[in-house]
Amino acid sequence: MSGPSSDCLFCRVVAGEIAPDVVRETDRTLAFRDISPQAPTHVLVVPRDHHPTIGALTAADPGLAAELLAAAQAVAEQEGLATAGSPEPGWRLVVNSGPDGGQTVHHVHLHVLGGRGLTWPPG
Ligand code: D5M
Repeated sequence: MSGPSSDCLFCRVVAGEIAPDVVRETDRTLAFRDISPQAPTHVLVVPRDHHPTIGALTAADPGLAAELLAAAQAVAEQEGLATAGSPEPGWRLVVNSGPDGGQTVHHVHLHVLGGRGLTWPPG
């Protein structure tokens, strides 16, 4: 499924019905600040098309999955968390998938987190 879904929160963000704090955009992706940041930098990267999970996206449009990953790297560089030649100071990419994964919004999104030392393992 890739058409917009009226009951999908991030489809409404992509459509401009809910105004996001945009940090980067391309014709197929949108990156905006998380409304409930878990680190000094917490940006969500979403495809403009609706795909519910990372698995659904990868199966339906692997090229777009790769674009999403590249967009996350670009956001990390833009936010000063990494440079093209170095991962310093460092950052984390999180994709929650399904109930046990803690996914609450069912439009695939990549969390770009950084700006402090992040602990492991996650909760
Ligand atoms: O993460 C879903 C994330 O989406 C969670 O960190 C809050 C964030 N969120 C929810 N509504 C908004 C809006 N309107 N703008 C920005 N961020 C938002 P999950 O991986 O599904 O648990």
